[in-house]
This record gives sequence, structure tokens and C-alpha cells, in this order.
Amino acid sequence: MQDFDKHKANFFSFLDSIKDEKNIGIISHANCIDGVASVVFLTEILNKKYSPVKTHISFLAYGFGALSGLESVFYNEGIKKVFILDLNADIDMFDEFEDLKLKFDVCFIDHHLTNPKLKIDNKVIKTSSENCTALVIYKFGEGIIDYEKWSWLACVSAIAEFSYKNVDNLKFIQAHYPDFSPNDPEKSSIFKTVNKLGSLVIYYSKDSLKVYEAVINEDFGRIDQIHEEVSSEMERCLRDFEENAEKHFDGGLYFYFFKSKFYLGSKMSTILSVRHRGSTIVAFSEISKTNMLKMSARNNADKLPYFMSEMFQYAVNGIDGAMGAGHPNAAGGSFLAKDLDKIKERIKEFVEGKLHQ
Ligand SMILES: [Mn+2]
Repeated sequence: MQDFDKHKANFFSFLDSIKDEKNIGIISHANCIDGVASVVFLTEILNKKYSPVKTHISFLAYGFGALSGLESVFYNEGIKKVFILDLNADIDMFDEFEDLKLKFDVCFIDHHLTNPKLKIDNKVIKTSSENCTALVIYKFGEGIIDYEKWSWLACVSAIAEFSYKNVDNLKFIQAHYPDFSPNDPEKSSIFKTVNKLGSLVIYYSKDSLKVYEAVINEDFGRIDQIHEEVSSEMERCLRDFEENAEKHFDGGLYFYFFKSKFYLGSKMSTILSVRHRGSTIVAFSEISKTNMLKMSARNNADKLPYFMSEMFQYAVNGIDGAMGAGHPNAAGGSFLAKDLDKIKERIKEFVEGKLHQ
């Protein structure tokens, strides 16, 4: 990894700076295997280095006020040092993020696209998109983290985040799971575990702390049970997609609106982008008890025709209460339900523009 040694040195100098703290804030990406695994690895490093260390863990989804809402919690708990992990805080929550950095000492570790306005200093560890945050922290923890116990989780995160597109990360995965192939990830033995954790994240979509607890306690019996329930609902929606999705540009773009008791959009769009390789899949779903919709986009083409993150940024631009961000081949967002048609038009406009370039 480019800059790995520099990043590692910065990470440990921040870690040294927290040795007298009584309580550490950890903020990570909600509803995300990488976000959960990042916290597992970070807390293990903290516990081995400063046992016992108290932490306040929050999993955040993108949304206005998510970061600033934590300020009073941190003040009340006497927290001065904060880690922000795997969260595109510099793009989606830039002002709140900058504000938080003025009030607390923040170490930021992330692999999403970088906001050009972000000031890079030694507390900002930005890696390329294909070096997922959990894997980066796992590697920082060499000699500290119990590698025998946790290599499976590092591999699961790397697979869930497509980090195997990087050749070193692919070698890392294959060293543990020789049957893993980037051309057919689903055939490998470890993929079952990727699926199970995916189900767990979906099942506890409102409370990623429960995912963290199940993983850290290695509660595989419960995880299996949850996986069964979530996968049968997923199968129902996947069948429904084939019958009811809206197809545009000869199958270059699919819109799919669905209702489910679980938030399946992100995982479902990933599965569909593999089944319909080369197509852009956009899944829309309700957010319970709100007037908002979520959207997830994926495209798994070998050569991406355009970035999903740019497509969503174009789609939400200037629309009140709408946001969208992510990676080149995977992005997410939310907007007011009344704007669904407007958002779809914008996406079509964006895709059409790219087709004629
Ligand atoms: Mn990630």
C-alpha cells in the first residue's frame, strides 16, 4: 500500500497521545461490515495497548446532524480523543466534521473519495478505495491483534468491500482462503461468511452496535439463525426485481423500487450488479417511519462507464434534504420520497450524457 509506513507511524503517534485518556470516542460507518470490523480491530489494539480502556462506540449513517449530535455526549463522558473510521465524513458531513475537529482531537481513517477541501495532516489517514478501512487497521495491528483469531474477519471485510481488486489484498485473502477467485468470489468457502455478516448488518440495520457485539463474541449460532431469516426475504426481492424492475438504455440501467421489513437495498444491488454485470443497478426503498427514501447504486463492470458516486452527486445536487456519496462502483444516498421521480430523471440524464460522450 502506498504510504502505508507513513500512515502506520501517524496512527501510532495518535495512539501514543491517548495514553492518559480515561475514555475514547469511536465513530464508525453504520450498516457496514467494514465499519464494524474496523471497530473490532481498533478496540483490540486499544485494549492490548492500554488495558483496560473505556470506549464510547457510535455507528453513524450519513445524515445531517449525525456528527454534531455526538458533541454533547462526548463532553458529558469526558472524551477528548476521537477516532472516525470508514465514514466519508469529509464529503457528506464536511462542515460538521471540521467543527468536530476544532472541539476534539480527531484521528480520521477512511478509504472513500477525498474531498479536495480536506486538509491532510498527520491525523488524516486516507487510503485508496481498494484498501478498506478494516484491512488497514488490521495491518496496523500486526503483532498486537490476535491474527489467528481474526484473519477471517479481515478477509470478509476485504471481500465485502471489493478490496481484492488490489493485487496485494488478493494475495492476502488467498493466503488464508486459497479457493478464493476474484472472478467468482461466491464460489469460495469464505463467501458464506461474507453473506452471513451481510445478513447480520441488514437485520440490525438500526443498531450496528448489536452487529459489533455478535461479531466480537463470535456468536455464530445466532448469526446463522439471522442469516436464514434475512436470506429468504432477499430471495423474494431478487425474484421480484426480475419481474418488476424498470429497465432503461437496453439494460444499461435498472431502477427498482421495493418494500421490505429489512433494509436490503445495498446488498441486493451488489448481488444484482454481479448477475447483470455491466449494468448500473439503482435500488430505492423506504426508510421506516420517515418520509425519506434510500438509494443504492452498483455497477460491477470490468471497465466502469462512469462513477456511481458521481452519478448520485449529480442526482441530488440542489435537491433539499437529498444526499449521495460513495465509491466508483458502489454508492448510497437518501432523499425525500416526493422527489423520487426527479431523482430518477436526473440519474437518466447523467447516464445518457455518459453514453453520448
Ligand atoms: Mn469501507
